[in-house]
Amino acid sequence: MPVFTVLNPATEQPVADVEPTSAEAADAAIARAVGAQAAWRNVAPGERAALLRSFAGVVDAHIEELALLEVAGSGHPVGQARWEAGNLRDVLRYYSAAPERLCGKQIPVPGGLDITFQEPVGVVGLIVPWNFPMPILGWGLAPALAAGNPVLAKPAERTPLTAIRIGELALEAGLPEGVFQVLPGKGSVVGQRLVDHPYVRKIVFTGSSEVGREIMAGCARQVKRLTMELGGKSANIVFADCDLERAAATAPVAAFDNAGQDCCARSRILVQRSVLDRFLELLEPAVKAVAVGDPASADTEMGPLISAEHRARVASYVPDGAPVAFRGSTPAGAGYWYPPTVLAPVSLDDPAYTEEVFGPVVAVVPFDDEADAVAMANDTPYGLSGSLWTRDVGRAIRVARAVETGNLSVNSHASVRYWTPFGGFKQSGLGRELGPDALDAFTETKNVFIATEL
Ligand code: TAP
Repeated sequence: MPVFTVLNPATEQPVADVEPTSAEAADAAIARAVGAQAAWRNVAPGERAALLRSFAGVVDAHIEELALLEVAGSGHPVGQARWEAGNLRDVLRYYSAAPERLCGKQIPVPGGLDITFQEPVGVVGLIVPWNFPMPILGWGLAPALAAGNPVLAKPAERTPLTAIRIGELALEAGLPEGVFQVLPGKGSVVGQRLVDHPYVRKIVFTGSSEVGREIMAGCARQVKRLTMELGGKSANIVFADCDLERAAATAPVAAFDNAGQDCCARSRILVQRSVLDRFLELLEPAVKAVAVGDPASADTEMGPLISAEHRARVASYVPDGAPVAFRGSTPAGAGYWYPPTVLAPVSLDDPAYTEEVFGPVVAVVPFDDEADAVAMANDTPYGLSGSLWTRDVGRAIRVARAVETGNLSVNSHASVRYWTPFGGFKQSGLGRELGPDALDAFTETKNVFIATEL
């Protein structure tokens, strides 16, 4: 199979050649994972916890190396890339406490007693997108391992470098061979094999809703367990009574974080009509101040897009004559740059308002009242994330309950916290990751009745 050349999105220069995994090699890896399964599930909980802590410790010792790999291979600003490597470490640490909490129940029943066990689900296939290679790997990997499952991770074809290194670090930390393997390569080959192979018992997929639908159909054939984290088109709802300065100051990071290649991007800003002009006045300098440039520089806030094809796709949402209210700047020369761009006024059927752009483009539209804001926020097939800004506590709770989305922040642009469940409503996904209950998705409940009467 021809090697895949990873390009630096900021320079368009080659970074590394990666050998893609063939379908046969994927089958061999699945066989190794099956072989490792019994020993891994039988590792005593305290020892499995110690191995996960050791893994977190080795990641911690390599934060800078992992961050620089992500800068080169994905174009992420170095400060962000350090946070991403740190997030993997923190999530491993968080779930290192979980093996010892996998307790079943004892249920009184007539004629005996019933006890339940949380059994590992089996080999887990983890399919990761290119936008956050390290965190998204960690959100599936850590709870799956903690629950006693071997994991096969398929990173996105374009961004395999950190995952490959993390696989090596796992062995350095003492994880047994076969318990965590990384299979770089194409979705249509390796990803598909994980979906189709009967010995892979669970798929954790993060990516587009389009591919998610195909994976769901593939898993249905074997009633294979599946968690899916898909696309988003989240709303940032700004009520007139809020701290408008703060809402405007944080709107750029909420929309342009990771150059907008973020499933949680608040790429629709809904602003109460009475404060729309003032909000745009405040937003303009904040957008123009976003530092777009060399990802290796500590001052950079936004890097390039992932590829030339993706930049062309993003640009198609801003054709000639599009209502660009204002935009930031980009460096000249090589690199897949696209400026932070604010569209206003935008019609409600403009694809930039209705579709996931997955780039630094945000549409600002007015609303009149609370009912209007909720209806507009919900007028999308997606339901992943979002924010709302108000000083009225009652309204904050009412609107938070009414917006059909899995994760919502009030007076904040924050999206994912590993202590809390994360996932989508509607076509944004199926199931939840993270939080204290994440191991439920990686275990099966076994119910055993013990007769006590002769
Ligand atoms: P996809 O094109 O869907 O790819 C995601 C992963 O699936 C990649 O590893 C891809 O491999 C693989 N894949 C492709 N076809 C496959 C198949 N037939 N069988 C199995 N695997 C297959 O998404 P993307 O462009 O990488 O990521 C962007 C999308 O992900 C956006 O919609 C974004 O919103 C979503 N996303 C969601 C979240 C959460 S948490 N909800 C987080 C991040 C991103 P290749 O690399 O070879 O294509």
